[in-house]
Amino acid sequence: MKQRRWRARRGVDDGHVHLSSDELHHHINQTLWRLALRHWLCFDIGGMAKSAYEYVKLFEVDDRLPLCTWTVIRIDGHDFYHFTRAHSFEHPNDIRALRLMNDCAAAVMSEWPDIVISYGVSDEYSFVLHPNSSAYDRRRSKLISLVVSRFTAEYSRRWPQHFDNIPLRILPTFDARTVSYPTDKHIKDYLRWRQVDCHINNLYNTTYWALRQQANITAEQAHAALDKTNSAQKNEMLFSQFGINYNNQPAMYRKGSILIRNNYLATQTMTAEATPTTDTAIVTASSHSSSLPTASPASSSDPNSGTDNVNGISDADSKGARRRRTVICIHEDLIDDSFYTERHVGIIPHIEMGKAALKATKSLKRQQYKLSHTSEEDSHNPTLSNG
Ligand SMILES: Nc1nc2c(ncn2[C@@H]2O[C@H](COP(=O)(O)OP(=O)(O)OP(=O)(O)O)[C@@H](O)[C@H]2O)c(=O)[nH]1
Ligand SMILES: [Mg+2]
Repeated sequence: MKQRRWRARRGVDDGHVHLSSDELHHHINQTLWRLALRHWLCFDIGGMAKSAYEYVKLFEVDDRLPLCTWTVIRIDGHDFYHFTRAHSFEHPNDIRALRLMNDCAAAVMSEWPDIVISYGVSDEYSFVLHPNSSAYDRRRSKLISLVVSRFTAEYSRRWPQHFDNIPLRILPTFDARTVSYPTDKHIKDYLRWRQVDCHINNLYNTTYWALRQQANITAEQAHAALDKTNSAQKNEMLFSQFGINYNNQPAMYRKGSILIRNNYLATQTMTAEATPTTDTAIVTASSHSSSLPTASPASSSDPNSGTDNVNGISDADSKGARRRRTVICIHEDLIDDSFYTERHVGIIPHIEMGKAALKATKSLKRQQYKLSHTSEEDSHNPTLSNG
């Protein structure tokens, strides 16, 4: 119908379309506009169409982590004061919550082999990335967002395994940051700092909640009783008033949780008893991001079991893959240097420009060169400047 009207208006004679001069003018104008627009919006380099808007990429900031530095990615529960109360967490430590945090961290670690050690306490976890890591070109925003989103997703997914009858009333969210440290000493001191913090907070909270729950006093009175007390006085208070020997408290509460790969575990600690009453537990996690846990984690069900196998790594897996994926949770003192020099030798090695580091640096340099070369080419490209 449309076709007929068109023909009727313009008239077709011997297969030729006759246009009036106005129509011809209009048609030429339209075609020119179309061509101009196409030229303005798109250009073609080596067969690859590029949008003229692509220049906005130049505003992106290069946020790569400094080379050859230890990098900590620390995540922290957002407003967990309210989250924990909304879900009636036990005071001062809720074992279910700590195990859930450990499981999530193990899942993160098994996904990223470049994370050599992780440390968790309360609602926070620190993931330590090896200085030679070239994961995601060391792009900070990429690493930070992937780790925190994976951890958060795991937290919701694994929640029912640890809190059977308690529905998630508030969605858990975590913030994240990175800090890079240039030397082995810095990264050890970072871990020591977190463990000292764990000790200070846990001793305070244990005494505070003993006063609240066993001496039946108000929050204000408990805070007042603890005001200006040192560690020895809190220990004494716990022992004399409540018969609690702080050193007999579960190591997980006193020392936090350390996740390492089993190849760094000294053989004698492999046979030690499990979390939370003693210093060592074993947690393994599936490395596959989309696979749902098949069984409830043994680490959560039996505090006295020596070996916990959350998702069971298949025997059919290759040795390397199995090692990469097996993550172990221990609760030890990492303040004393013996943690690094005797018990877990090689976990924080001296940074040497060994083969792996050189390879990573070269590959980064190559990528950097490629990137700068491409943007230079773009800015000198006549098609682009015309566009
Ligand atoms: N009852 C209970 N509370 C816990 C436990 N672990 C963490 N929390 C709570 O989580 C809070 C964690 O402290 P912060 O991270 O400093 O505070 P936050 O409320 O999460 O606030 P932001 O991190 O600044 O968003 C603690 O103050 C506790 O209230 C636990 O095992 N039991
Ligand atoms: Mg928090």
